[in-house]
Amino acid sequence: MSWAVPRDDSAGEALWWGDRCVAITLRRVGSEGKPPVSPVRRLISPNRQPAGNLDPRVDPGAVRRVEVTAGSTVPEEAARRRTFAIISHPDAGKTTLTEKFLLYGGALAAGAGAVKAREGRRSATSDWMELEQQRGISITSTVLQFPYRDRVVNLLDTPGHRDFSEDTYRVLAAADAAVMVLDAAKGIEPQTLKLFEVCRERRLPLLTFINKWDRPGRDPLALIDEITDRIGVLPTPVTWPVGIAGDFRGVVDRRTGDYVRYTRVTRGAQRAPEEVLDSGQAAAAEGDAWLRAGDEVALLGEVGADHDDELFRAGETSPVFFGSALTNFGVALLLDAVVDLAPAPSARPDEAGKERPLDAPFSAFVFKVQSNMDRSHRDRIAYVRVCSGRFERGMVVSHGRTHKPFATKYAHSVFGQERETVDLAWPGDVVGLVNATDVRVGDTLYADDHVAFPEIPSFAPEQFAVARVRDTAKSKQFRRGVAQLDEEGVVQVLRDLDLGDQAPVLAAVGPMQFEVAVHRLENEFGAPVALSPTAYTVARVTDAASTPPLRAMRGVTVLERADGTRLALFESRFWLDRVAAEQPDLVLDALVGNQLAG
Ligand SMILES: Nc1nc2c(ncn2[C@@H]2O[C@H](COP(=O)(O)OP(=O)(O)OP(=O)(O)O)[C@@H](O)[C@H]2O)c(=O)[nH]1
Ligand SMILES: [Mg+2]
Repeated sequence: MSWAVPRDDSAGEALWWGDRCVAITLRRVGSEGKPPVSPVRRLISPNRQPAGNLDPRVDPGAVRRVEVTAGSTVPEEAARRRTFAIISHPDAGKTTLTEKFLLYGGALAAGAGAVKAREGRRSATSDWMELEQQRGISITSTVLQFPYRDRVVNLLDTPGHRDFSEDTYRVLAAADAAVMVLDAAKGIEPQTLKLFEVCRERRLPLLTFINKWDRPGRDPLALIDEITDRIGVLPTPVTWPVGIAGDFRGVVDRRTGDYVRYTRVTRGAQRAPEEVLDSGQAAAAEGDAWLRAGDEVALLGEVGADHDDELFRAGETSPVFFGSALTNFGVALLLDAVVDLAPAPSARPDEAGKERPLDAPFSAFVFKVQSNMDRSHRDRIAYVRVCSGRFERGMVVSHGRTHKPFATKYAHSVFGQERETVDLAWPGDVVGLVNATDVRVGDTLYADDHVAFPEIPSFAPEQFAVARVRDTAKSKQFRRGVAQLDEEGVVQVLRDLDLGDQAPVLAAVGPMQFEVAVHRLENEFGAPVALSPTAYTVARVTDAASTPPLRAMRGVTVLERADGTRLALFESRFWLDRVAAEQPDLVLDALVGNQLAG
């Protein structure tokens, strides 16, 4: 049983007051072929209602359902949204922080979904994939939506590993801000630097969370200096730690001068009890640690490291928070700050750089495709980020690439692996469209006025391996699986111009992508495969005219992607440079988007 929102307003099934939707009529849809049961009018309640119990791990009080306030307009609903990604070098604590945001947001029951401890681990909500749970790392990004205060949070947890950076890159296209997590003992790590570059390029405002303060780590002022020196963004600490890394007592909130003292709870399963003390009480309670924090805070004031909204939004400064996601210290202050400081969705530029206003007709773009999230359904979900207008489930929209109409009958809000039918969505929201067969990453969907948002570039692969099915009886499953992984962008799939589908070449930025592909082909598609590495290391985009001379050369091959793009593969950069110098007429264009991985 599911609910369908009638898409024809004129039939009186959605009730409008001016441009405000005040009620919608829901039709119960029976199983396939059966006539619809009688319609029910549901007034859109201004009061949030707790969600039904979706999961045995969720306590009945957990609130995930995002209610639409009666009388909402597009700009009003957009202003309530905060859509941000959590990014960092591997292992800094993104997934742990994500879980704690859910805990503090009331979307996860206390103790549920605790992030993997390497042994005896329970599964994290955002690391739902089997391989993620086995390895204890994030492999694919996860979308989680939940209401918080009077806002709606769309949170995107990303994988830190370099080999999965293309996935992170795509997700950043859907975010309006990012939270960068640093490990207090490690500071800025190589992948952190690359991610900062992408945020800068996308002009994403950035908040910084210095995590793991419960463990021995670096001096806080040294960490602040490092951010300034290495990434050129001015850190503006909003909270400051009391107690050195490894002896974490609490934080000073620089905005109020208050001291927030924490008490540890076992494994961080519950919210950390907080006590707010004024400076006199803090001095009495913490002695030298308080005095030291006071000196450091005074120094920050002198150098003018204060939050400035305009500079933050321009990406020139980054508010900094200290904490420990594991013990929940500092998490609530950070979540409040994200909701208060991060910008709401704004008009998004199209391909030509022209901004599509928020209240223009519906438009969205696809930033991620994922199949088999729910093994029993074996479906494929396209994640779209709404850019303008109001999305109503059931509406028929246009698919920019194919120009075909696209019916949005099965639309879900997403919460990790779980989903729930969503009837309405607004700019900033992420909607999962089920079985959107033709829809690919980068595609635009729109209603009425045509729009195309910029494509999301694919990375230049650097490793290439030939895949063969081990059991020829499974060839069909193999072909289906390979095509699916290609659409998801788990690996790029290249085909030999003569051999076709028999022995596709899998192309990746790094070897872990191959491991994921092999694991998923065997476990999800029932097609065990053998991979043989090739000697190619560099790819360039070429065309049909350049193909014959290139194929005739030693150390070069030309393969084709599913979208018809031809890639010339070379065994070495030296060889590529030589060919390019000797035969300047050959088309050998660099692939974009690999600065994050390079
Ligand atoms: N001591 C301590 N450990 C933490 C803290 N936050 C996370 N960890 C641990 O650090 C490890 C990595 O945490 P994750 O949350 O999986 O890190 P991640 O950034 O999501 O990692 P990837 O997604 O694989 O890049 C886990 O063992 C966590 O328990 C913290 O505040 N203190
Ligand atoms: Mg993770």
